[in-house]
Amino acid sequence: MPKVHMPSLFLAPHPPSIGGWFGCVAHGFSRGGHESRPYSCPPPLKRWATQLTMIHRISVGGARVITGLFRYAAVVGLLVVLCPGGCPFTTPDSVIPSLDESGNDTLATATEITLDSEGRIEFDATIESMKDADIFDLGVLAPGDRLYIDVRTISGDLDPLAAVFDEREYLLAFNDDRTPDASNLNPLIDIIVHGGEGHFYLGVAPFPSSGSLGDYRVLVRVTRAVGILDPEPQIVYLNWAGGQDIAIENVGVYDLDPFDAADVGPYEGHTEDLKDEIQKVIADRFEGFNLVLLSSDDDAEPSDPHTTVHFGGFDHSAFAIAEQIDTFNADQTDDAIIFTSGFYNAFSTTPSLEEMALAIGNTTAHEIGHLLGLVHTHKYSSLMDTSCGNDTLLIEQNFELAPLDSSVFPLGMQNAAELIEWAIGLAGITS
Ligand SMILES: [Ca+2]
Ligand SMILES: [Ca+2]
Ligand SMILES: [Ca+2]
Ligand SMILES: [Ca+2]
Ligand SMILES: [Zn+2]
Repeated sequence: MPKVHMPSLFLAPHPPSIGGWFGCVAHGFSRGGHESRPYSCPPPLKRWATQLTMIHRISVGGARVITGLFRYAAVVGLLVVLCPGGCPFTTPDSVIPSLDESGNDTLATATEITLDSEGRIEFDATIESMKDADIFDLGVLAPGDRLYIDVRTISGDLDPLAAVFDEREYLLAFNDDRTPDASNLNPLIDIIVHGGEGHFYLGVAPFPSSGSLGDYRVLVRVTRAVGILDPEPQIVYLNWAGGQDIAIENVGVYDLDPFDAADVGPYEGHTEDLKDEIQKVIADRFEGFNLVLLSSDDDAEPSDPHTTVHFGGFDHSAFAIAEQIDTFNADQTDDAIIFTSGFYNAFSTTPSLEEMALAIGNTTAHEIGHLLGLVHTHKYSSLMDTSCGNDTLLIEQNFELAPLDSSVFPLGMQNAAELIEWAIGLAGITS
């Protein structure tokens, strides 16, 4: 999706023009963000709450998808030794025209594709309407196989997105645009297959609401048995201290004051209590996973690779922004910001300190979820939900199995806990 206008919904006069993160309208952030539509969601929410929302950016930097493979560099490097001619990176001699089939909009009706002896295929297909989704059966893949999928528009104004599903219809990987600055709207996926052996599927759809149509060309390369690396723990550093010229890639540069509870509501003098409660919520959401939570109040910024979540500031279009959707956590150094002043007067009631801690803690866990590879889902008890209003933040939410939000893909589910486990592992489990 190219640069996105600021949503006119922000003109809604009351309450303050604050983005509601989980809200029913996740609007495109600039720099290749994402846009979605209003949804109804249980329980019924005040109309304004469902309209004032917006989110963190969620587009993937394609460059990240590529460079993010550094974690796999060792195993992929082996291939170069084994294949001095670069065998995994050649393309088939010919392109199959119009492999697309009408009705291939579900996994059950997927178009079968047959890889050549070197695990490759290149074919053309068409997005013929905004309701078209094309699902291709990639055949049987096994954990440790490398799957490379390059989708390029070849006619029309199509802004395609690509997703990979396993046979449970669970999402493995998703990409909209390969570059975060929207200079290239074509998706690119390069992953190591996780999960069980079985059929895997490629889905291609137009970016929701883009109204874009056209032909596209797909190159698929499968390199068998590259191998899975063990998940690595992720360090997350919570920066409450603010700072000058804090640069968050793909997002912006910020000067932030130290976090003060008075900036988010009537909690003056309770800054330490609120921070403690927020940290408890975040820790609780990641309980059992190999995530190391550090705080600027207690810890120096670590020298090991880490994600920093900054707290502070205000953005009229978002509660929070994560730098990217980082499939399988290929990048251990991506950052996020929680615009804490945006929580002031953002709810239909005045939250208690504990409720405010839930709202900020849920939001933080959601953003860390993006930085571990998660996309938006549509289930209000799910942490990655984007379909409900601001007040949803005031309840407990967790990483769970949930349908993909239609701003992501028209079908499929996300098993958030499983994806996090694949990315960072379970706490206390070593191999
Ligand atoms: Ca089609
Ligand atoms: Ca189709
Ligand atoms: Ca795209
Ligand atoms: Ca990451
Ligand atoms: Zn989000």
